[in-house]
Amino acid sequence: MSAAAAALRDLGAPEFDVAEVRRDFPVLARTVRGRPLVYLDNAATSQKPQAVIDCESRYYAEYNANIHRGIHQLSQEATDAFEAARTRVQQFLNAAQREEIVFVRGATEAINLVASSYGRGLSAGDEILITEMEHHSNIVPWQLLCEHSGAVLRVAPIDDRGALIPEEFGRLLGPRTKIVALAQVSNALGTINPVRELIELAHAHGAVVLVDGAQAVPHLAVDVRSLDCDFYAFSGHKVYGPTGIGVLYGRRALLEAMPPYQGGGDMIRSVSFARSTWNDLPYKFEAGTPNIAGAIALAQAIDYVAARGLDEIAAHEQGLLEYATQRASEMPGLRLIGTAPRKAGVLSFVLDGVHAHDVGTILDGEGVAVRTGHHCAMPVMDRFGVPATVRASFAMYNTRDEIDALFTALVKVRGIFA
Ligand code: 7TS
Repeated sequence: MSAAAAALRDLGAPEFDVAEVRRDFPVLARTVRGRPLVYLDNAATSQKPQAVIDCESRYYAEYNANIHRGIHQLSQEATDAFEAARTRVQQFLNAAQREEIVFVRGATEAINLVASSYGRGLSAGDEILITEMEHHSNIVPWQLLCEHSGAVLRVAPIDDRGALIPEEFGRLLGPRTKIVALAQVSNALGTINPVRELIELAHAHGAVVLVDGAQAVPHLAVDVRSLDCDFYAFSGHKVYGPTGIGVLYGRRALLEAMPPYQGGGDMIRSVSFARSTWNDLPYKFEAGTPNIAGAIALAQAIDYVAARGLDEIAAHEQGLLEYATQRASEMPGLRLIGTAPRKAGVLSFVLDGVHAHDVGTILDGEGVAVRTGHHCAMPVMDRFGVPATVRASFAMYNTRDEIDALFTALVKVRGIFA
């Protein structure tokens, strides 16, 4: 919590008004299987406030047009809104320049872009360091790069709590480490990594660092300049924005030096059969018609989050996590997977003698939406010796009552499998 948020709390300022927040999210009013929806699958995707839904639909109703190419009024309006969205993202991440913000499909595409384009500079024997807690989208693109470049993938291990072991991470850095790619927040465990310190360490070895911020931006204030990362990736849909839009932040000098990722319209300056040349940043990396409505609505989602205050959101979610962790510790036969000292609002667990999928199915019958499975982090499941976990993940609109509903439903699961 920031000093300002703590001071507000000490002054007895009103608590984060979760009831008011909930009214902004129309889907939260619906029922599932005759029960009020308890949506605890926010790490997969968050729900959308009415302002974001309206923003996307306004684009199609009032000024739908392709961007950067029309002389007509609608195209100019769409271009202005799309480019204003880029500036909004730049402010949100505190990037130095708007040219450093590339719109992509999501975190997955952002990481693939860096692996494909920056990765072209790697040669056999170079090393890429990731961690044991990565999502598949921060593993597989590097494996593909290793396959065709001859680079070697190294993996920094985690401890039994699901925290990275900094000494091991440091030991794996060397003169051949060219890229370090790691999550700021783990989707399967909730662990918050000390990325600023790890980036400093990696830079001391001359590596560039990509931070996968997919699970961080909805829960923590992010400042790419203060982190001093080289690349930062996130998805709009996890931060109350639309699917199919995401962001790659890249340091300008690196982006300038990198070859294009995809070829097509908009990314060129000139094309002839003999030779084509590339557009300026960021357009060099934005081939084809982008998700225009998505980018504009993502900026609206960022406005929504900013108005609620990331520090206030984080404090509210930490309260939920503490409460849920307490409830979990009182439940016999429940084993938490992920107990690192610094965590975001993710509660991953297994129940003795019950498969995670059965737990998820019974919870669904009670209106409680969680994710079960490997969460696209199979190596994390291997590390903890489980095939799958049940994962409840929290957002700004969740309440203690909903956590109570989760545990009431878990008691029912226990009863069925007793
Ligand atoms: N990185 C992390 C840490 C993630 O949690 C995810 C998605 C991604 C990258 C990929 O994001 P995408 O938007 O490009 O798909 N994580 C999850 C999850 O935990 N459940 O569903 C998707």
